[in-house]
Amino acid sequence: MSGRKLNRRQQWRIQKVQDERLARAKNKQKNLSKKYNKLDETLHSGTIVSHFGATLDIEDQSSGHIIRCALRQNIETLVCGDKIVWQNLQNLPEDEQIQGVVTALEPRKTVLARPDFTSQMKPVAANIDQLLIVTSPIPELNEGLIDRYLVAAELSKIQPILMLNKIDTLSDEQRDILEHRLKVYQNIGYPIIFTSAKSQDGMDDLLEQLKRKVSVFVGQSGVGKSSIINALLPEAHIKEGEVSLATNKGTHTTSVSRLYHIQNQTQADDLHTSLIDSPGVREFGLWAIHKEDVIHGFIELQEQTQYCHFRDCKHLNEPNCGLLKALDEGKISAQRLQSYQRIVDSVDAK
Ligand SMILES: Nc1nc2c(ncn2[C@@H]2O[C@H](COP(=O)(O)OP(=O)(O)OP(=O)(O)O)[C@@H](O)[C@H]2O)c(=O)[nH]1
Ligand SMILES: [Mg+2]
Ligand SMILES: [Zn+2]
Repeated sequence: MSGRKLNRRQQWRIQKVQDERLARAKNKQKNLSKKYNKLDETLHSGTIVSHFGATLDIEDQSSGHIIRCALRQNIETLVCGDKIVWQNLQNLPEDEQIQGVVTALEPRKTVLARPDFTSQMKPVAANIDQLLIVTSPIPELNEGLIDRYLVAAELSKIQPILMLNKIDTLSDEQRDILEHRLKVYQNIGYPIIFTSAKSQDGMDDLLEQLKRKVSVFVGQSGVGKSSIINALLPEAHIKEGEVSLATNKGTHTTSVSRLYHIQNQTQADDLHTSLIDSPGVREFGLWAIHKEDVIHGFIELQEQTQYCHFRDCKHLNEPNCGLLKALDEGKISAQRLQSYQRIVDSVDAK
């Protein structure tokens, strides 16, 4: 992977900009609490639907209404899917958009995290059950990126599911080639769903997989994450962007993650299906994880390590290596083993 590391000076500079930004946001909060000075004492439960700048959109649990909130100081970064406590602001002027303040964060069941520019782990979404890794013919699917998402999902104990979208654009021959490439993942046991947001093909399979779960859609820009959610939820009206003809890459249309609901046909409130749209990525860095943990992200390789003679086997050229033996016997894929080695090489020695 192109695990671009920043030098100290660059890191320091980025940190400085982030610190300044945080200080500005905190200042704004202070002014806000001065302005209204009083919070209503009633505590409400809610879910973070979106977080942009210092502002949050939350969904109130009892009414289902979306309420714009500010964040109380000293709460760590909140992300889509977070369960929170919020309170109303009193004596608001009519034109004020911010109606409440998020005052507490409930413990997270799961959290998907990735390193930021300074190699600090930063949460991306919380309390999610499934990671939908969306791929497409154009932009072309990238196994290295899929593998890094799989590592993140496995280490965060989130169920990964692969998707190939835009199947309406494929000839039979092209589809065979892509299916063959994805077979590697099917053989390991990961579910794969074939969809077209355009023709709606495969949408029933997808819906079945999403039911009653919280799922986050991830992948490169332009693969169709927002289009898929629009196909399932036309009333969401999410902006979609063209794929550049010159580069075959997306144009980074979605800039902030957002959570959407599909109401199930049953009455029970807790049977909600939630979907999180996320901004497309260029790469998904993993360099903040420990070298020894990478193997847990390659479940079929991990299984074979029990046959390695040496406990600290690096699976490169050691005698009696379980992985090299499994490779010879065709039990594991050479591409996945290489991908594993590449990630191990790229993460920090700790
Ligand atoms: N033919 C075809 N085009 C699709 C399909 N899904 C999405 N597209 C097109 O692909 C382009 C990118 O779609 P988006 O939904 O914006 O992609 P995204 O993954 O949300 O991209 P970012 O928000 O930039 O991360 C748009 O021009 C869509 O119309 C599909 O199933 N078939
Ligand atoms: Mg999008
Ligand atoms: Zn080995």
